[in-house]
Amino acid sequence: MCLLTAVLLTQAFVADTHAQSTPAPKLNILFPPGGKAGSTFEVTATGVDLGDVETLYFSFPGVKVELGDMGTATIPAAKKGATKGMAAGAQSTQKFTVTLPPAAPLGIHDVYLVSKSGVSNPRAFVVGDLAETTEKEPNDDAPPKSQKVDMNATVNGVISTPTDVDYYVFPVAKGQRIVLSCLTSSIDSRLPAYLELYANGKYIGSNKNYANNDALLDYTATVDGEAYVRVASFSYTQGGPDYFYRLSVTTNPWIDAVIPASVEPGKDAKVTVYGRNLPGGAIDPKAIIDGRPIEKMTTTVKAPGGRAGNALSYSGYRPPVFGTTDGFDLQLKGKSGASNPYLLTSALYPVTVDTGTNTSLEKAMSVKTPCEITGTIATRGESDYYRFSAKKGESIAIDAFGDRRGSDIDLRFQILKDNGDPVTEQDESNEQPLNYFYNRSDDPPHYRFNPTADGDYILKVSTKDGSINFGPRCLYIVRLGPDQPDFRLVAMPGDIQAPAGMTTGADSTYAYNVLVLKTGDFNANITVTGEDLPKGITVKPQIISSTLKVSSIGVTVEKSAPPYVGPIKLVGTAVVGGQKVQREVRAATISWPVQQNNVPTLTRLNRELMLGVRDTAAYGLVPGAEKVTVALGETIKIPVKLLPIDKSLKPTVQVSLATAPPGFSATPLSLAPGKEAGTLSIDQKAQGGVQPQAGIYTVILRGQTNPVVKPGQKPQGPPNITQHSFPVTVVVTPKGLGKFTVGSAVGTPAKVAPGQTAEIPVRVQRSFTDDSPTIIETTVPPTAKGIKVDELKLQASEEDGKLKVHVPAGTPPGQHILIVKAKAPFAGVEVVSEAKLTIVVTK
Ligand SMILES: [Ca+2]
Ligand SMILES: [Ca+2]
Ligand SMILES: [Ca+2]
Ligand SMILES: [Ca+2]
Repeated sequence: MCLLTAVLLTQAFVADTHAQSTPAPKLNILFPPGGKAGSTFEVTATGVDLGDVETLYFSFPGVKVELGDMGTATIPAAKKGATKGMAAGAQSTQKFTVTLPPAAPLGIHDVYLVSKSGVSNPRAFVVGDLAETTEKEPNDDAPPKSQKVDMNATVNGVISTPTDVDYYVFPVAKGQRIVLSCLTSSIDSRLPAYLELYANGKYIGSNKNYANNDALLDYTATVDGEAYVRVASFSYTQGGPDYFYRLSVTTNPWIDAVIPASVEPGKDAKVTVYGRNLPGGAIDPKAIIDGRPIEKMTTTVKAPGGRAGNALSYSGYRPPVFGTTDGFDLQLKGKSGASNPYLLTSALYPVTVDTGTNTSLEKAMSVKTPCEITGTIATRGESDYYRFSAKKGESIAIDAFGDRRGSDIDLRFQILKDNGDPVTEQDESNEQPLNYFYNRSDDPPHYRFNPTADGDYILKVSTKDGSINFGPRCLYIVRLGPDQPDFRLVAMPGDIQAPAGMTTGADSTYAYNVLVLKTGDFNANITVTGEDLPKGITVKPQIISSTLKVSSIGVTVEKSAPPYVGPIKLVGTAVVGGQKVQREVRAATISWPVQQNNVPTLTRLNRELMLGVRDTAAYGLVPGAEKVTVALGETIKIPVKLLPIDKSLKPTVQVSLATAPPGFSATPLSLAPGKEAGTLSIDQKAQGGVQPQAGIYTVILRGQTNPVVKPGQKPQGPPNITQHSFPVTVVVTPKGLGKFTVGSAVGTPAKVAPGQTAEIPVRVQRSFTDDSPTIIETTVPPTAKGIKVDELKLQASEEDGKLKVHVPAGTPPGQHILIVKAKAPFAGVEVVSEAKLTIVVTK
């Protein structure tokens, strides 16, 4: 049963007269999905539960928002076979008049709908520097039936049915290089954009999937006149109100690639930029994209240092594969305006750049570890060779980044001996990602190279799709160096099926799902704390066990807390190699649900971790303990009380766990007025081959209201009001220390002559990490009178020691069994392993 170290709490909840029981809004579409800095325009939000809307929250300051009219929109049924973003039927609309400050930062931001009930999921919103316009149907044919737009303008449009096509005609001047950028994935749209460009009545080219579903084309006008572009949904099978786009027709710069692709934090670096309309750029005939040479220029960038060097401050699209990516924007200013934001990443080691001529074993480029190679698969089927020295016994961690830094390549690498004999090939990771944060990558897994002899070795970098995918944008980064175990944390809403906001009432706890993304051979507990929190919001330090990939983390809102909508800061701290490592918790939300099981949702990283505080919780769940300690395999029992804060509600509440650590299986508990107290029982047993493990876990109880159904009566009571308890620490202690052996061989007695001291080897291999030493104590039986054994202390880093057994002169011959106990604390609880030692006193 429970070794209960329960801290019983005084009841903190007092009944209130009103309560938070109406759902927070859900934002499906924000249109237009962007605007020009310094301008005023109308925006329409479409979604559900839009009652009592108050404002829009932008993830940058200085925006003026005025509330406009409400209305309704009808979402048509999706075509058979097409994936659905939204259920068909009526949704609400809410108009706003938005004024962006002139200094609004260019790039992609997050916008949230705020109502009296809380804050919605985010939608992407682009701040641009071009004139903005909105699509006007009909525009389904070539000029003169096309919609006219100006040069250097952005048009916001929708592919409203699968077969909708939108044509735009624009003026061009001889010599102008015109970039057509169509953003879709970048702005939470589901449109697979397909662009076709025509000039002087002739077809010029087409593009799709420039980056994810975004499309990009460029064209240099040979005469003054007109050109037109046709926007469609690739394959014409998908369309609807969620298939919106932002098409920019511009002479602004466009950045395609930057070499080196990473910069050491806090340092300046000279970089070569590849792209179009680059300020001071010149055509590089060798840099070809879509059959056309692009330009090149050099510039100096400064990488942020300190904690910002371990953050992702990139204002472009941030898919889940960027979860462990640290980086920042490069944006260039041209005559007509600014370029796209381009991601530069933080380097861990000194950066070395692919020479371009290292395309065979003989021409391998020499590099010195530790280093961070940034290279390009520049030509069809290219392989890049790097030579490095390594010593026997040295362990070199190799991490290769392609799509985890925004490069659309299927990267792989090989290690060869100097003579070309293969040592290993690494291509894909076997790790199974979560469906709601699908960060599967084509990059090779983290690899530890342990050379068996001193010598030179070859790193060969190539791509599986190099026959079709090559050129300046096919960048990669390979790190060679000592292993640097590290982690990033990503907080998501509790709902893992559909877009959701993060709202709770005063006098309650909000439970985030916090994902642990490990890099290198990271294996440590992480403590999550809050920083600079708003008034009335507290975060009790909470531990995420080293064995977990996901944990609940609770943010508690005091009864006195004022309403709030905005960011909060959570920080994860771990000790790695004796050093304290701190990482700010990132945020992500689902953009679109997927109806079928086992299909990943569309999810992306957000700019801020949001929290909404609205009204008072409808009811409370109060655990009877802040900390529960049990041994591995035992049932965990958490007493819990239901507090009906809103007396008008008569909730029947199903109590379970917000997230269950592997091997934890809770028996659902039902609480209701009249049966307010109960105990949640959590069994520890293997599930799907996953064994429960010792550790320190943070568990949060989750309550959900169910209507009461009685035969012959209407269901009573409110459904689906979710509340969480404050976090409870569950310490699961191991059954023993791990491996503990006494004596050179088990069962072999140690022979000692009277008057001698024997040194018996002892080995302790602990199955857990703790900084405290292991104490080894020996109990001598009364029959072995006079024999003394010294207490032995092994430091946390030591496995081996010698137990000194003193046999005084005159001890009669005989055999004695001594009990040896190794003791060490686990999370403050003493854990003991026992072994027997047989001593034979000789004549
Ligand atoms: Ca249209
Ligand atoms: Ca159209
Ligand atoms: Ca190369
Ligand atoms: Ca691969």
